[in-house]
Amino acid sequence: MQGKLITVEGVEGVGKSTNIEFIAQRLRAADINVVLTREPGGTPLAEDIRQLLLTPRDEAVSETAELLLMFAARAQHINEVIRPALQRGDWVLCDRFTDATYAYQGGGREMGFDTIAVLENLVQGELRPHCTVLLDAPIAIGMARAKKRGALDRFEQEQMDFFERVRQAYLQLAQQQPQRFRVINAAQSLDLVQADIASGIEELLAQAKP
Ligand code: Z5A
Repeated sequence: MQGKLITVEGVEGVGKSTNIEFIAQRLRAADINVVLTREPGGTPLAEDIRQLLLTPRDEAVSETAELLLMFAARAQHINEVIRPALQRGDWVLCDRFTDATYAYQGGGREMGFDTIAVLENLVQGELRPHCTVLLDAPIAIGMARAKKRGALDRFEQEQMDFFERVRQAYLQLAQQQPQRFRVINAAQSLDLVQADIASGIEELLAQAKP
């Protein structure tokens, strides 16, 4: 049986890394082989592209260059990791995927959704996430949580209005595709967030039963 692609999305600091581990544990407890990965990244070449994308630099980075690098990393990741895993029947759990491109490049950089949709079709063909967990919280909450870490990367140096646009683009996507998205209130305590996520996973597992 073909595996499933599950993605976790949200603005920085909302708890993606924390909760993706929790999701992986729940799926493994149900005897599912899980491949845990992330974007941009997930293969040696794609991780090199991630470094190019995140490193702050004096040179202005063209929005189109940024967009194409995101999809270059994704093409490699799909080819080397995601498709082979799905073909084996594994479930792929990915920390960010193309919804992040719609949200950050489409919303944050104000590039709109149309060009991204063209690249999505080119790079992914029919491949789309089966389910997307969107961790949503007011920007100030995510920023306060993320601030505890060290130096800021190139995206983290953006201003508040950039992240507001990112959040709104995510919510727009979730509204357009309610059957795929599960929106979780990530401003709650971690226990409550994980209780909501757990009930979503139970539904998924019930649907996946032969
Ligand atoms: N990007 C893009 O522009 N276009 C694309 O197509 C893609 C990506 C794929 C790298 O992403 C950047 O790439 C990203 C968008 C861009 N830039 N930004 N911003 P990333 O995923 O590697 O980086 P990130 O978003 O900055 O992730 P993060 O900061 O690591 O956030 P997180 O994983 O969501 O948070 P966390 O590390 O799980 O939690 C942060 C802290 O909060 C931590 O101490 C937790 O213990 C704590 N926490 C978590 N949940 C809670 C709750 N509920 N209560 C209290 N405390 C909590």
